[in-house]
Amino acid sequence: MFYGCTAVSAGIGFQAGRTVYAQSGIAIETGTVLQVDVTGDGRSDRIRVFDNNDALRTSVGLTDASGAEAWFEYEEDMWASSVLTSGDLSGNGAADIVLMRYSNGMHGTGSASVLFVEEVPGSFIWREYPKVFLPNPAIDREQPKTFDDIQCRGATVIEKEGRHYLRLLAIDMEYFVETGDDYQELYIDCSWQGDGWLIEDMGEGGW
Ligand SMILES: [Ca+2]
Repeated sequence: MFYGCTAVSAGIGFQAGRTVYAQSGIAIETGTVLQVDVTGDGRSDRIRVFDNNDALRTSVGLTDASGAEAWFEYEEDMWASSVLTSGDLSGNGAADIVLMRYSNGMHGTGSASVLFVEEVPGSFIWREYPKVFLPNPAIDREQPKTFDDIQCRGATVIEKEGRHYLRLLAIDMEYFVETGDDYQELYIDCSWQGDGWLIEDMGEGGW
Protein backbone atom coordinates (compact mmCIF):
# COMPACT_ATOMS: atom_id res chain seq x y z
CA MET A 1 0.00 0.00 0.00
CA PHE A 2 1.15 3.52 -0.73
CA TYR A 3 0.06 5.68 2.15
CA GLY A 4 1.08 9.26 2.68
CA CYS A 5 1.34 10.21 -0.98
CA THR A 6 0.86 13.84 -1.89
CA ALA A 7 -2.75 14.93 -2.10
CA VAL A 8 -3.33 16.97 -5.23
CA SER A 9 -6.61 18.71 -5.89
CA ALA A 10 -8.79 16.92 -8.41
CA GLY A 11 -8.70 18.39 -11.86
CA ILE A 12 -5.04 19.23 -12.20
CA GLY A 13 -4.68 16.70 -14.97
CA PHE A 14 -7.60 17.86 -17.04
CA GLN A 15 -6.45 20.97 -18.87
CA ALA A 16 -6.93 20.42 -22.58
CA GLY A 17 -3.77 19.26 -24.26
CA ARG A 18 -1.74 19.28 -21.09
CA THR A 19 -1.50 16.32 -18.80
CA VAL A 20 0.35 16.65 -15.54
CA TYR A 21 2.01 13.51 -14.26
CA ALA A 22 2.31 13.86 -10.53
CA GLN A 23 4.37 10.72 -9.82
CA SER A 24 1.85 10.00 -7.13
CA GLY A 25 2.80 6.44 -6.33
CA ILE A 26 -0.67 5.06 -7.04
CA ALA A 27 -0.30 1.30 -7.15
CA ILE A 28 -1.31 -0.78 -10.17
CA GLU A 29 -3.54 -3.45 -8.67
CA THR A 30 -6.07 -5.79 -10.23
CA GLY A 31 -9.00 -7.62 -8.70
CA THR A 32 -12.62 -7.31 -7.72
CA VAL A 33 -11.70 -5.41 -4.53
CA LEU A 34 -8.94 -2.78 -4.47
CA GLN A 35 -7.48 -0.62 -1.73
CA VAL A 36 -6.26 2.56 -3.45
CA ASP A 37 -6.76 6.29 -3.02
CA VAL A 38 -9.40 7.43 -5.52
CA THR A 39 -10.37 10.55 -3.58
CA GLY A 40 -6.91 12.14 -3.60
CA ASP A 41 -6.62 12.68 0.16
CA GLY A 42 -3.68 10.31 0.54
CA ARG A 43 -5.74 7.67 2.35
CA SER A 44 -6.69 4.34 0.80
CA ASP A 45 -10.29 3.80 -0.22
CA ARG A 46 -12.06 0.49 -0.79
CA ILE A 47 -13.21 -0.04 -4.37
CA ARG A 48 -15.22 -3.09 -5.32
CA VAL A 49 -17.12 -4.43 -8.29
CA PHE A 50 -20.09 -6.75 -8.12
CA ASP A 51 -21.88 -8.46 -11.00
CA ASN A 52 -25.49 -9.28 -10.33
CA ASN A 53 -26.27 -11.56 -13.23
CA ASP A 54 -29.86 -12.07 -12.11
CA ALA A 55 -30.54 -8.35 -12.42
CA LEU A 56 -28.02 -7.88 -15.27
CA ARG A 57 -26.31 -5.15 -13.32
CA THR A 58 -22.67 -4.34 -12.60
CA SER A 59 -22.02 -2.11 -9.59
CA VAL A 60 -18.76 -0.37 -8.71
CA GLY A 61 -18.61 0.80 -5.11
CA LEU A 62 -16.41 3.24 -3.24
CA THR A 63 -16.05 3.49 0.50
CA ASP A 64 -13.59 6.22 1.42
CA ALA A 65 -11.49 6.38 4.58
CA SER A 66 -14.16 8.39 6.43
CA GLY A 67 -16.94 5.97 5.46
CA ALA A 68 -18.55 7.94 2.64
CA GLU A 69 -19.94 5.72 -0.11
CA ALA A 70 -20.58 6.18 -3.80
CA TRP A 71 -21.89 3.75 -6.38
CA PHE A 72 -21.66 3.52 -10.12
CA GLU A 73 -23.99 1.14 -11.92
CA TYR A 74 -24.34 -0.25 -15.40
CA GLU A 75 -27.61 -1.93 -16.22
CA GLU A 76 -27.16 -3.97 -19.36
CA ASP A 77 -27.33 -7.56 -20.39
CA MET A 78 -24.58 -9.86 -21.60
CA TRP A 79 -21.97 -9.14 -18.96
CA ALA A 80 -20.71 -12.13 -17.05
CA SER A 81 -17.81 -10.98 -14.93
CA SER A 82 -15.92 -7.80 -14.17
CA VAL A 83 -12.45 -6.89 -12.95
CA LEU A 84 -10.90 -3.64 -11.76
CA THR A 85 -7.39 -2.24 -12.23
CA SER A 86 -6.03 0.90 -10.57
CA GLY A 87 -3.56 3.46 -11.84
CA ASP A 88 -3.03 7.21 -12.06
CA LEU A 89 -3.93 7.76 -15.70
CA SER A 90 -4.66 11.50 -15.44
CA GLY A 91 -1.60 12.14 -13.27
CA ASN A 92 -3.56 14.06 -10.62
CA GLY A 93 -2.47 12.02 -7.61
CA ALA A 94 -5.74 10.11 -7.24
CA ALA A 95 -6.31 6.61 -8.61
CA ASP A 96 -8.33 6.07 -11.73
CA ILE A 97 -10.15 2.77 -12.03
CA VAL A 98 -10.17 0.69 -15.20
CA LEU A 99 -13.27 -1.48 -15.34
CA MET A 100 -13.26 -4.44 -17.71
CA ARG A 101 -16.58 -6.22 -18.11
CA TYR A 102 -16.38 -9.56 -19.91
CA SER A 103 -19.33 -11.00 -21.76
CA ASN A 104 -20.44 -14.53 -22.40
CA GLY A 105 -20.31 -13.87 -26.12
CA MET A 106 -17.99 -14.94 -28.90
CA HIS A 107 -14.25 -14.53 -28.27
CA GLY A 108 -14.88 -13.43 -24.68
CA THR A 109 -14.90 -9.77 -25.63
CA GLY A 110 -16.37 -7.08 -23.45
CA SER A 111 -16.42 -3.45 -22.54
CA ALA A 112 -13.63 -1.31 -21.09
CA SER A 113 -14.40 1.82 -19.08
CA VAL A 114 -12.18 4.18 -17.10
CA LEU A 115 -13.72 5.73 -13.99
CA PHE A 116 -12.64 8.43 -11.59
CA VAL A 117 -14.13 9.96 -8.47
CA GLU A 118 -15.13 13.59 -8.20
CA GLU A 119 -15.69 15.26 -4.85
CA VAL A 120 -18.97 17.13 -4.43
CA PRO A 121 -20.08 18.88 -1.24
CA GLY A 122 -20.36 16.20 1.43
CA SER A 123 -19.90 13.28 -0.88
CA PHE A 124 -18.31 11.78 -3.96
CA ILE A 125 -19.60 10.77 -7.35
CA TRP A 126 -18.16 8.47 -9.98
CA ARG A 127 -17.44 9.83 -13.43
CA GLU A 128 -16.41 8.06 -16.59
CA TYR A 129 -13.77 9.27 -19.03
CA PRO A 130 -14.87 9.63 -22.65
CA LYS A 131 -14.08 6.59 -24.77
CA VAL A 132 -12.49 8.65 -27.53
CA PHE A 133 -9.10 7.93 -29.07
CA LEU A 134 -6.84 10.71 -30.33
CA PRO A 135 -5.02 9.48 -33.44
CA ASN A 136 -1.24 9.52 -33.53
CA PRO A 137 0.13 10.59 -36.93
CA ALA A 138 3.42 8.82 -36.15
CA ILE A 139 1.67 5.43 -36.16
CA ASP A 140 1.44 3.96 -39.64
CA ARG A 141 -1.71 1.89 -39.38
CA GLU A 142 -5.42 2.36 -39.15
CA GLN A 143 -6.38 3.61 -35.70
CA PRO A 144 -9.73 3.21 -33.95
CA LYS A 145 -11.73 6.36 -33.20
CA THR A 146 -13.52 5.14 -30.09
CA PHE A 147 -13.45 2.18 -27.73
CA ASP A 148 -16.56 0.94 -29.53
CA ASP A 149 -14.50 0.44 -32.71
CA ILE A 150 -12.49 -2.38 -31.18
CA GLN A 151 -13.35 -5.88 -30.07
CA CYS A 152 -11.93 -5.53 -26.57
CA ARG A 153 -10.62 -8.57 -24.75
CA GLY A 154 -8.88 -6.90 -21.88
CA ALA A 155 -7.93 -3.61 -20.27
CA THR A 156 -5.18 -2.86 -17.80
CA VAL A 157 -2.69 -0.23 -16.68
CA ILE A 158 0.99 -0.39 -17.55
CA GLU A 159 3.90 1.74 -16.39
CA LYS A 160 6.57 3.12 -18.68
CA GLU A 161 9.25 5.46 -17.34
CA GLY A 162 7.18 6.35 -14.30
CA ARG A 163 3.98 7.14 -16.21
CA HIS A 164 0.81 5.11 -16.21
CA TYR A 165 -0.83 4.23 -19.50
CA LEU A 166 -4.09 2.52 -20.36
CA ARG A 167 -3.50 -0.70 -22.29
CA LEU A 168 -6.41 -2.15 -24.22
CA LEU A 169 -6.17 -5.62 -25.68
CA ALA A 170 -8.23 -6.19 -28.79
CA ILE A 171 -8.90 -8.60 -31.58
CA ASP A 172 -7.55 -7.40 -34.90
CA MET A 173 -10.77 -7.83 -36.86
CA GLU A 174 -9.13 -6.69 -40.10
CA TYR A 175 -6.78 -9.65 -39.88
CA PHE A 176 -9.69 -11.91 -38.96
CA VAL A 177 -11.69 -10.83 -41.99
CA GLU A 178 -8.72 -11.02 -44.36
CA THR A 179 -7.63 -14.50 -43.37
CA GLY A 180 -11.04 -15.91 -42.43
CA ASP A 181 -9.09 -18.07 -40.06
CA ASP A 182 -7.55 -17.31 -36.73
CA TYR A 183 -7.57 -13.83 -35.30
CA GLN A 184 -4.60 -11.76 -34.37
CA GLU A 185 -4.22 -9.97 -31.07
CA LEU A 186 -3.58 -6.28 -30.81
CA TYR A 187 -2.48 -4.01 -28.00
CA ILE A 188 -3.30 -0.30 -27.83
CA ASP A 189 -1.38 1.79 -25.29
CA CYS A 190 -2.75 5.26 -24.72
CA SER A 191 -2.41 8.27 -22.44
CA TRP A 192 -5.17 10.54 -21.16
CA GLN A 193 -4.86 14.03 -22.68
CA GLY A 194 -7.79 15.85 -21.14
CA ASP A 195 -10.10 15.37 -24.13
CA GLY A 196 -9.31 11.83 -25.20
CA TRP A 197 -6.88 8.94 -25.19
CA LEU A 198 -3.80 9.58 -27.33
CA ILE A 199 -2.66 6.35 -28.97
CA GLU A 200 1.00 6.16 -27.99
CA ASP A 201 1.70 2.71 -29.38
CA MET A 202 -0.19 -0.14 -30.96
CA GLY A 203 0.77 -3.43 -32.51
CA GLU A 204 0.40 -7.17 -32.53
CA GLY A 205 0.69 -9.11 -29.30
CA GLY A 206 0.81 -7.67 -25.84
CA TRP A 207 -1.11 -10.42 -24.08
CA1 LIG B 1 -8.85 8.40 -0.27
